[in-house]
Amino acid sequence: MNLAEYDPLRGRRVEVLDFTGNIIAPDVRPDDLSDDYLLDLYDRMVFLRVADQQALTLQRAGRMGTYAPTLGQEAANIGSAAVLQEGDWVVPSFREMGAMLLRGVPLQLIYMYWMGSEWGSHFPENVRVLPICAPVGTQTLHGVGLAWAAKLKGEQTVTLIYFGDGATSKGDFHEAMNFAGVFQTPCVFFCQNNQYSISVPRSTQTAAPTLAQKAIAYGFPGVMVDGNDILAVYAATKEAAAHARSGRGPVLIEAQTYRLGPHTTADDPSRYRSAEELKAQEPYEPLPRVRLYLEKKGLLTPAAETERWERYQTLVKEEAKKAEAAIPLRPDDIFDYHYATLPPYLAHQKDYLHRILASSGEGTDGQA
Ligand SMILES: Cc1ncc(C[n+]2csc(CCOP(=O)(O)OP(=O)(O)O)c2C)c(N)n1
Repeated sequence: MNLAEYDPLRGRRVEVLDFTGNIIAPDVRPDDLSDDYLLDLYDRMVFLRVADQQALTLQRAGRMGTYAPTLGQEAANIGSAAVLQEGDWVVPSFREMGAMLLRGVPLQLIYMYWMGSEWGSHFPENVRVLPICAPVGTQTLHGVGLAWAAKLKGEQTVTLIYFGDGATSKGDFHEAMNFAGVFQTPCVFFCQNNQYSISVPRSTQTAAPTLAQKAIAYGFPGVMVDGNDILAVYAATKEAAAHARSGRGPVLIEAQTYRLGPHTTADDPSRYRSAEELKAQEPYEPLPRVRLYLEKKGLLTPAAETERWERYQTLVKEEAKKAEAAIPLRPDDIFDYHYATLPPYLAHQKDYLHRILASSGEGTDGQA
């Protein structure tokens, strides 16, 4: 596919697979994405869905602090990261568990992160994924820095930088885009436009009709894609990564998706969006259309499908157990990683915590 054919100002977006499982743009479907490979990617989507559900269950049971669900964003997560090659970087925000898993971050570590452990961000040496980034949009700058470094070192690697629609309202995003355009850094800006920045709908975040068109002002291509269509996401990201890798500079992708769950486990979306709105989005969610396509091709049988979901349900429970076993948290962790020397007010609070724990019979190692 040719990025230039998808000028966001003309409103055209990349679409390949419709929600009934039919290919509507065979010419856009990437050559290297065989039906067997699509089955692998579907498998990854199921893994993400089950891991996501398990995280919610853990949080509701008081076994995880908080969590930002990816429900409905599986195609955007998997279809994008699937195009990367060895040596490429992923720079996540906080709703990219699928992309992180695909690039080799163990699920146990992601669970540990959301359980509150600093060690959840301690990835294996060869995994080129930055830690989850909670301060909105700041990772866009880190990502451009990585891409610039790669360019200076003469490496042919690409940095895939994720963020949400809300992040495009941040100064960090605009600084990152400007720098990337000026220095032609080899990166792909991947916006998961899930239509909400917590309770703020996309329509009130910017006066621009699309987010993709923001790239035009910075002098590089922007493209809109059906973010619930894994084939379209793959096609667009593959093209964008090839563009960046060949020294032609960055690309911005606006993957139009929908957050079907709450912003985080601390959020109640019924306070800002109607049940009707949610219901209207459900038919467009990313998993059924891939399943329907694979079923029509005879690549998915009910028995294999049941086995897949059960296998992942067992696996995610095991990962959760491993995560919990790798904790308990030391209460001192709250204080120990920010300053070489604790400021007096924090030293006072730490002392106070120790006295409370001592009086309740608990030690500071997290053990009763
Ligand atoms: C700098 C900063 N400001 C505010 C917040 C609180 N906050 C957390 S998530 C979020 C909305 C992010 O929306 P978006 O970028 O669309 O990503 P999404 O959560 O939809 O994936 C906000 C405002 C924060 N984490 N960091």
